[in-house]
Amino acid sequence: MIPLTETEELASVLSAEGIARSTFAGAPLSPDELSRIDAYWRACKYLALGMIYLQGNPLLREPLKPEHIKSRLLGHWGSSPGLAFMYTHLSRLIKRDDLEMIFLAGPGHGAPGVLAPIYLEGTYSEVYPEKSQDEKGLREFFKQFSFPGGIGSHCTPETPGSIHEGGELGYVLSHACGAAFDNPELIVAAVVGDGEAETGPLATSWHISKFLNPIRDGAVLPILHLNGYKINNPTLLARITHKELEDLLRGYGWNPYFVEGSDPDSMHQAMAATFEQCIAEIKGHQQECRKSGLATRPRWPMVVLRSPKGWSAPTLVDGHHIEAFWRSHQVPLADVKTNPEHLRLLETWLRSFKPEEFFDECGRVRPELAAFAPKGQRRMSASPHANAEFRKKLRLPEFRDYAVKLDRSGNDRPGNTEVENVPPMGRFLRDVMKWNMNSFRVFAPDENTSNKLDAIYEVSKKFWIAESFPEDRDGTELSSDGRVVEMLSEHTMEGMLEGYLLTGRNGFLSSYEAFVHVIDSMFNQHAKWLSICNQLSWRRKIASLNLLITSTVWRQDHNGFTHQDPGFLDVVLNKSAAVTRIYLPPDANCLLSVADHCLRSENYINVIVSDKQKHLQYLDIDAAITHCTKGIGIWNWASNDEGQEPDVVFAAAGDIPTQEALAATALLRERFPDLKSRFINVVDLFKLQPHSEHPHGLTDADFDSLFTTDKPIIFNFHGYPWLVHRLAYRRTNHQNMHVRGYKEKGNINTPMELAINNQTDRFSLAIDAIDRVPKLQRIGAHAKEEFRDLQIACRRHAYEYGIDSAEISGWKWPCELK
Ligand SMILES: Cc1ncc(C[n+]2csc(CCOP(=O)(O)OP(=O)(O)O)c2C)c(N)n1
Ligand SMILES: [Mg+2]
Repeated sequence: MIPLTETEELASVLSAEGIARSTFAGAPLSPDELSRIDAYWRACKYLALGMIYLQGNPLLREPLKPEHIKSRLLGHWGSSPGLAFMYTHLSRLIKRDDLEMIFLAGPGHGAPGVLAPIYLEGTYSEVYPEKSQDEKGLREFFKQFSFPGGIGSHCTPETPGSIHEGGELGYVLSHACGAAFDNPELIVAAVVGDGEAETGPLATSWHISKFLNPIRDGAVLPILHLNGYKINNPTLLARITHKELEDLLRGYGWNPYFVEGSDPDSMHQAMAATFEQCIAEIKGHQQECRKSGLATRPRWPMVVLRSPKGWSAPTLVDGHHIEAFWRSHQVPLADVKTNPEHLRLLETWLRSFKPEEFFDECGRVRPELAAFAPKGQRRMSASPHANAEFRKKLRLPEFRDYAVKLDRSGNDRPGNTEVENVPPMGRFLRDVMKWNMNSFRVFAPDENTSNKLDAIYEVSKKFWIAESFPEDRDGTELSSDGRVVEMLSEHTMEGMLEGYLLTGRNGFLSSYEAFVHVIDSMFNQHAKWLSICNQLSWRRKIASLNLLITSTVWRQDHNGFTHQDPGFLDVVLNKSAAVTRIYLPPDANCLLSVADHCLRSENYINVIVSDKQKHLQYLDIDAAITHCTKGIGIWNWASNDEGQEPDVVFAAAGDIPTQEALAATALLRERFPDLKSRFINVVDLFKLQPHSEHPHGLTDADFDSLFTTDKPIIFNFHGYPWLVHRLAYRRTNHQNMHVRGYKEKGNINTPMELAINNQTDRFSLAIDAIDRVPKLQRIGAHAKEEFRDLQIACRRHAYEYGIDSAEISGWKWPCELK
């Protein structure tokens, strides 16, 4: 091993080949240990290659024939040997030091390199007995990989020990950090692909170094897998100077240790020495802080493993570079079934690992090899953390105690009192935090205060371990033992929350509505993960991911167009009904009831939409609970059709749309006292979908009785209007359903002007009703004129004074109507 020197800035320094070069020198492995660790790694590589290619002859007892090869070759070799190399070395240390570790493969497409040691350490056969540790089981294990009816080609939920699929790249560090929170003994090894490191989410997540508390949290050990290539390109980090890379990582707060080369023996020694050093540093930092009781920010260690992509693949095939080149990313020899020469090459490659050394005649793992792996729950694939086995269920305070009190005797009748909707839930969350100080966290991209959840800081501040200024004491709410996590990266917040939940804890994330789109894709991936978990009996249930979407489209007066986008709900609707829930509580008490329900639920993603500003309150807490339990219902006090057929059905989903729809009802009933109108409020959006499509969906009989089979429905919706049609298109009365919602007509507006522009205002809704109710069509012309005049007056007022008139903004439900 040649330790690096300051002056080495030559091209050869960037080479992934040759004798190991490492920042930390050392050769801790005895010859015997070295040969055992290499055998284990070779066994892993054999298994990985077998998974990609073989459906028969798993022990190579006979010469390899085309029929032993899968007809469709899928999977990724490129990352696999490096992943197996790290897994093997970590296993050695776990055993040596009795460590609690889990392994997250950022490049989860290298799953063969992870599944291989999982099989060797026995967990795979324990979870899937038919994939036994014998010839038959091995054949099954090989065949099922990336095969119809089998398992996916990434570290999917079926992978024991995985909490990170690594299908969509970018989230490994934030997941790892979430897993390490409040798990003081846990070390999370997180492999970052060098291609993955180019993604936005990964790039920003190096900052997790400022969110780990050495006293109460575990550690993350990032390993940058600098194998030089992505799918078809070199990676940027592999082609900048050594110093530049080191400076970058140091700049993010890490202490990088390089291990570089391809020569197995020296690489084993370098890797073993480096991991030992990293663990010693991690434990040292933790012990120091735990002893002093002072949480300071250490420069955490990390590893840069520069090794060849496709390590140990044939160097050149048909004149093309394979090993240490992008061509090894997926299946390096793709035509082995039809090309006898390549089949021989594959056989030679497989035999080069010497499978007879690690499997006996029956295909059992030889005891000396099996003995290398950690035992029981110390195996990373059997870690209880990775299957939420230490699940900490929430203790919840009584949410009714946080209710907005409505005195029904005075002016507090429905729709007469204004309260900010979010703060009561903020106080509830504050006490949830108080009652669950080690297992509940609140995440936000710098928005808890803005989103009016700041009550939470009364019990726990924002964790801050970077530098501080004296003036930070003036309301910045920072503390080195805070449990609230804020960083202006929706990706990092979502990733941390996912990691926290997947390891058995509980949390809550709030985001501005328009920018929750930043994590559309992460939502998708988590929903997919949960969907698969639902089919795996051995996967423990986890707490639902609770997402509050606030600062909504309808109250972005000063932020304008960029902040108006309710389209996240459209994204949510694409995902499996088994794991998605959308709630639009109309007022503060409904929000409390929904929040309590969501915090108790398991294995869902609950999306709650609630604006944070002052809004009319409709339901006392008992009525709110009843309404939210049903998820949809007629508001009797706002309807006058009882005992008769309505002429029109008004429906609303969302706090502000509800208010405008109520105001429209009032306008019409005041002008047409004979009009029979019904008012429906929807909290649980999936009630609209047929029962056969979503477990929350109303039966057709219930839907028809609420919405009638032939009367006009004026539906005022929080989001883009077509979403309601998507949900309800099969309903009997869908043709009479007229939906208003956000139509991308925004700017710096007053609330009323914005509503008018999108036709969700009371006047537009009332006009819609006149146009659709036959008896109003004949007599409604004067009212329509009046409403149009009022719209013009509202617009004029907004342009002149910059606000809505008191008459509009102070509108209340006219009690005399009921
Ligand atoms: C966000 C995202 N973009 C694109 C892809 C497609 N993709 C799969 S593997 C890969 C290259 C990954 O390279 P790297 O992270 O270096 O992994 P490795 O070299 O270890 O295979 C890409 C671009 C993806 N999976 N996720
Ligand atoms: Mg790479």
